[in-house]
Amino acid sequence: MIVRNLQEASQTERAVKPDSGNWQSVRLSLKDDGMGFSFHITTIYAGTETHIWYKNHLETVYCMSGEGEVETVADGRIWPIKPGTVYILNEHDEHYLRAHKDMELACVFNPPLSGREVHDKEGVYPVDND
Ligand code: 9YT
Repeated sequence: MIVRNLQEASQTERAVKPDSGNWQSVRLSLKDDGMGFSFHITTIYAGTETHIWYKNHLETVYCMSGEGEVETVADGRIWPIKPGTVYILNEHDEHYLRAHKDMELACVFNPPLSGREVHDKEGVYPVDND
């Protein structure tokens, strides 16, 4: 069994912040745990908008606190996010993620992230072929 603590992990390289400063993510479980998914606690900072398009991954996102919205680019639909909301990017949906208040999200990625990934210009994380 593997046991970790969010507070402790946030002081290590498991904590990742992109140059945009829009979010911080503490990657509590990564590919090398061998689970077939990765699990992160992500904070999206109030007043930010992030363009995301996980062409190589599926992601499920559960809101634990805060407030915001997600807009799917294909149809312009806007989905409010509040505590208890889950959104599931089952079609590699291109989207905009906006926070009105700091949002704390629990995120699961399949396939798992391996470590320090941040979004490229298109909002994509690279495919991991190792
Ligand atoms: C919800 C979302 O995808 N936010 C961006 C960060 C991501 N959760 C990550 O890398 O942990």
